[in-house]
Amino acid sequence: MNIHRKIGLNPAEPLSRKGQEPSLFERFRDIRNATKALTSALSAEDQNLQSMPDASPVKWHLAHTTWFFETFVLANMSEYKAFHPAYSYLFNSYYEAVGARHARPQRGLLSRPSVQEIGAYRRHVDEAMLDLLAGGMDGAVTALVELGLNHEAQHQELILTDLLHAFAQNPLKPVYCDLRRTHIVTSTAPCFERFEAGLVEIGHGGDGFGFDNECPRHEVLLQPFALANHLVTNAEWLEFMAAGGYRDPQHWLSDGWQQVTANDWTAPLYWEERDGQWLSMTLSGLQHIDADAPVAHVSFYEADAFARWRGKRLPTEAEWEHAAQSLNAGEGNFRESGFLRPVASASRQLFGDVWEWTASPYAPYPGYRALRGAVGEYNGKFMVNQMVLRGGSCVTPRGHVRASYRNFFYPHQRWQFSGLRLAEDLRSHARTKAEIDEASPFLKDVWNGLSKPQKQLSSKYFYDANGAALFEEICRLPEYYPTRTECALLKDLAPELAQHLAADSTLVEYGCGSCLKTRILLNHVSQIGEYVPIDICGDSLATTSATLASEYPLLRIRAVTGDFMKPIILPEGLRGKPLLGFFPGSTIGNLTDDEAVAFLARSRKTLGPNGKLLIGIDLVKDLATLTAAYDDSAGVTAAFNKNVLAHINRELGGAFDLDRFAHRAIWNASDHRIEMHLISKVDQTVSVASRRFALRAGETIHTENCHKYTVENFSTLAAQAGWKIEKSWQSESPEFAVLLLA
Ligand code: AVI
Repeated sequence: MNIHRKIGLNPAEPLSRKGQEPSLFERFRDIRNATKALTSALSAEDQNLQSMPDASPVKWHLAHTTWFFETFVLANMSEYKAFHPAYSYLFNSYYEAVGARHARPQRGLLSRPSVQEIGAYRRHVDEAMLDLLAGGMDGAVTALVELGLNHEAQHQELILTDLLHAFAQNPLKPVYCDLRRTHIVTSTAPCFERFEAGLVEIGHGGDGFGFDNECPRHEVLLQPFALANHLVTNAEWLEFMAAGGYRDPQHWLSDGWQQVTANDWTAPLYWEERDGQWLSMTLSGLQHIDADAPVAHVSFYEADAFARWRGKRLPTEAEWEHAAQSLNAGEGNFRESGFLRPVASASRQLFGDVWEWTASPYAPYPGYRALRGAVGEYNGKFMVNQMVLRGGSCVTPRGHVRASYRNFFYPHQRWQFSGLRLAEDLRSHARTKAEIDEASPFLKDVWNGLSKPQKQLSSKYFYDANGAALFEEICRLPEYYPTRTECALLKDLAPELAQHLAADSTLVEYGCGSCLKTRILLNHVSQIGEYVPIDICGDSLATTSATLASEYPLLRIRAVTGDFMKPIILPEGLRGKPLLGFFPGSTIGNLTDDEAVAFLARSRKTLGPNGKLLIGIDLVKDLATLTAAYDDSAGVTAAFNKNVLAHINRELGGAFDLDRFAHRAIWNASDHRIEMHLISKVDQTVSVASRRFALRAGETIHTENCHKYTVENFSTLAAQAGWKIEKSWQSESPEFAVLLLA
């Protein structure tokens, strides 16, 4: 059983068969039920509210989404009988080709038909649709049903955004659903991720549904840019307000400034100050502003002004999509997460939380063609005067958005869950001399290492984004036995480990990577109630924390960005609590013995006198197994080794030609370690920033040590740091050990 995975608040748990791709019939049923479920706790009075012309009553959304299927799918079927002759007029939104319609701002005046009558309308159309879906349909009808389902998903979001606006007008500040609290604490240093110039592809091109406005997929030339790894938070917005952001026209576009003055904007929509505290209306009623959560309900004009004030800009939609393409669009704070408001997170939050305003006007892509027929009015006719937003929000149904998804609103509109992330222009491919900080520790280390008689570079510089991905690939190689062996060992030992742990233990992991092994412990050791991953790379820490948070909603996660080679300060409140340190993968083998003892001593201090440390160590074994693991036939380890040079080229303006180096893995028998080296194939001189280094043909740069231990000699190292082996588990060949130190 998976102890930590319990179902979070989910307004519409699908009925489809678990583990199988649902059929169109099942998806229709699930999506229609989900819409209904969203409204089940609302009174008839709630459902009739229209608080402004842009928003519609809940009841109208229920009827309009039904009208969509009736008009575009069922009306073409000879045997279908329309539910009511007036409904086409009442519930047509904007389709000129379908005919005249009731005025949008007057939708709230439709006290009739009643909620019950609209319920009957939905059932009538659902029955006819399910009959149709149970039989066969041609491709054109299937495409219209698919469009109708995506249309309904959009209205599910609008039901919640429009309802929030209506409830916000009520001095009683009604609650739609109870507040769900989050445990994720952001400790990731905000930074900008760099993207090089180049021709990239954006737009929908692949499998699955895409709206016409996402097509066709096409090439776009990007200039070098950087994108913030976090959304702008409420704390940052408060700074903007305190700095007079809403009072100084110099930050604002002319149209934006007109809005500020005409509407008296002084804060995001729904914010109000009470007794010196800022509160905001949410679907859980009026709540205190969470400083670390992303700001929401700001217009494009406000987002743009904030960016100018910060000396940055909004990203274009092409930049945003390029950055988002490699991510999983299903991960993030969506409606099913149950928060129904943006929440603080250590992740990048490209998907979910808030729709992100971009600097791009909503315009057709080159070669765009609207759909044929009346549904051609769905998107195309709005392609003027609006701005594109990307990424989905905390009230978007999970699975509805994708990297190419284009939402659009007028620049003054604020009632959507709309926020922003900053971007900036960069200059050239590699860092220019002026951009390189000669005092940077990375540059100092590289200069020092290349000045030694045996040139060396620290293996920690393998791990930029590419290096981390290459290491993941290494872990899957047939020759690289440590990962597989340790995972199998952890699965076997978990029940016994559980007996050594106190209830509600905190797992403190040193360097979390992809959390493959963490999951094994979380799935099998019920004593773990909290997880504290420590990693030097804020970005990957953020991503993995967010992924784990969605997989294990009951687990408290507090990520710490830090270098475990230095003292670590754990989050507050852990003193005296049972702590289990976790340092798998034989990563300790990449340290010198002195460094290993120092690490063990620091972890002893951090984890406290009652703390334990679960550590994986690779053991000495036959030469063939060892060397194959570090010089694989696919050349992945070679690419990983050379990546340190690519990293230096990019970050420090280095001029290494990677083809002039070869990878070597050598067993050093006296020091019990595999050594990784880069051998210069030729005599060469290489510059790094302002300094030059000569290498002779055959000369090596020593890049990594991978120590192999015996349990006995490791216990001597551990003893020097005050640890004793409480329990040890060892695999058969290839030999690997997991030790519980206390
Ligand atoms: C991260 N570390 C434990 C790996 C190891 O096996 O020492 C790094 C590695 N280097 C080459 N292959 C894998």
